Amino acid sequence: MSTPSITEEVRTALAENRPVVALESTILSHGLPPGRNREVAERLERVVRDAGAVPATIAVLGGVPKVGLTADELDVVCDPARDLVKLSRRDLGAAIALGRDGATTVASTAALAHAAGVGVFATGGLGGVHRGARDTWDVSADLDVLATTPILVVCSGVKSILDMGATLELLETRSVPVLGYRTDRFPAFYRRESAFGVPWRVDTPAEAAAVVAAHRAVPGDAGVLLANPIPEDFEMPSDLHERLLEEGLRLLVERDVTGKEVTPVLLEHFHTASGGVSLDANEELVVSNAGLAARVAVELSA
Ligand code: PSU
Ligand code: MN
Repeated sequence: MSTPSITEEVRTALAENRPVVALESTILSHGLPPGRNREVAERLERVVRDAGAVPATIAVLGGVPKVGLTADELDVVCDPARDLVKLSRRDLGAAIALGRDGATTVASTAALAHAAGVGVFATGGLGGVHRGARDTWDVSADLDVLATTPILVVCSGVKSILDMGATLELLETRSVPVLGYRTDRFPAFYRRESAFGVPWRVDTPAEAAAVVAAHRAVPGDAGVLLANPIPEDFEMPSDLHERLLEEGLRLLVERDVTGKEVTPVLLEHFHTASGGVSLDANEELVVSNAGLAARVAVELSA
């Protein structure tokens, strides 16, 4: 694809082989409420800088794919009145040709980051195989892109709203290595552990970077998933989590929600029904992932 528009700061960092961390915009426009999203955007960029890397938040604005956003552009992404389209990788061409504003998911952010030469990316939760996918065929394009894009994605596992077992099976089929960060269990977004184990464990950013470097040197174009559990203090109590999950899944059926609306509707339900507990959890986990991604990026460019 043609090279996206890259800010001067990010371009210089890449040219000098300094660490850069890509950040997505769907979590801001569709995953967090207005106001709070702007604070989180700011905090994510700050935590990346504090760890010695350059943040590159990615979105499509006025039909231009952008790697690295100015403060004004972050305002646009976080403004509900701008009504950004949720863009998966397949939507990029249409959004560019039609001059639209759009927020990028893990799939489209990873694709644009890689096209720009950015090798490390932090998000909250990776998209995956939805419950009931046997009937609906709802499998996030995030998995497909990760299978074909050599980038490191740091996340807190996948949301428990997904079929985690099926998601892990698909990652195995598509040859995407999954590393647990200081854990032997696959994390479940709001919860630190799921019923599933991880095939590999790393305990330091240097170890993670060494695996990524070695993985890049073996055949194949798959990315790497580094699964970082939510910080202990912000893990959601399991009874609250169970209740919200049941309610959320019921809500989808009642309102007949399908396709790309599923994830935003469920997140919104969690946020309103938990009295802010899930919002704090979501913010802290993504901030933690951005910090870890930056530390791994620093090791990778050392
Ligand atoms: N992680 C979060 N909040 C989010 C998402 C991830 O903490 O809103 C978004 C990501 O952009 C991810 C998307 O790519 O959810 C998955 O959507 P879908 O299941 O429709 O592919
Ligand atoms: Mn989907």
